[in-house]
Amino acid sequence: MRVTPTTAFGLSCIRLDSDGATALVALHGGQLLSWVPADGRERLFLSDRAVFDGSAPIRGGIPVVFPQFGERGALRKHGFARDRAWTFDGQDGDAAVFALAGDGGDADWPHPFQLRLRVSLSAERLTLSLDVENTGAMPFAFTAALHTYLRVDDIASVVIEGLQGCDFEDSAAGGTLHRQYDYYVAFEGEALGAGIDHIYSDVVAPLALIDGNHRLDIEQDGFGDTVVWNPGQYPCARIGDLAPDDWRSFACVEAGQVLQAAVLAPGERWSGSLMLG
Ligand code: TA6
Repeated sequence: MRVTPTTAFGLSCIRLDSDGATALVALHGGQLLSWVPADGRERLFLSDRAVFDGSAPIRGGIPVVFPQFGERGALRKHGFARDRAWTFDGQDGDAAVFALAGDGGDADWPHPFQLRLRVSLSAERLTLSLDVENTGAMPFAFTAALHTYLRVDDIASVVIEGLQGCDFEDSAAGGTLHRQYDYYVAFEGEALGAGIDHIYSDVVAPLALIDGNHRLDIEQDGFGDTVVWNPGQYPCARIGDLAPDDWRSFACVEAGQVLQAAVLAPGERWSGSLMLG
């Protein structure tokens, strides 16, 4: 894999090239902004209205959510990792390694930690692995996710397979609990207007996003949950960094550790990975 420092959207980025595939990672947030496999088709959604000046999280790509998913705690929504300046730590085997460290100096989250995001690329596959290490002297708990915005041709013809039998919390309906009985999670009917925001627990089967004739396989390991989010037409119109019709063009399928926080004793590590391809 070739690794090249570059600038995109006014941000310092690392471009990855391997077997005809490319990916772009911004040091701001350690955030994937683009992934184009060897067939030349962009797989990640990045909003044309995304803000790159640091005043708001970047809408699209793969934001790293840490140490708090959503509003499940006292921190700002989805935590601080996506707003911080990460470093590029070079290559380790076939992975480019991005890092973010905290020294415990945050008043609202006073825990020393080390995050590492390993990104590897081949012709058809993108693999991300998020490692969290407790570098302090006290235990801490965290939730996390790789908040993957997958580009789709038309959300109305997208289905996700692999979640049948899983229980989920419906975040848009006050966290009510349900079970996924249908084989596919489909974006249809009411979901097209009001959106879908489900947190599936105990996800073990491989998933796939089927978008018309295209299929993307999704596998996660270490992460216990999968979040499926699309804002739908009406909520999308109220999101300033999305165009009114953007809800048609992406589905978030996020590998997450959300419903049960992970707890790390001093010196302990946690790791979760996501493979797309
Ligand atoms: O992961 C789904 C979610 O938590 C949704 O509830 C939705 O709000 C989305 O994340 C986007 O959050 P953001 O803070 O990036 O606008």
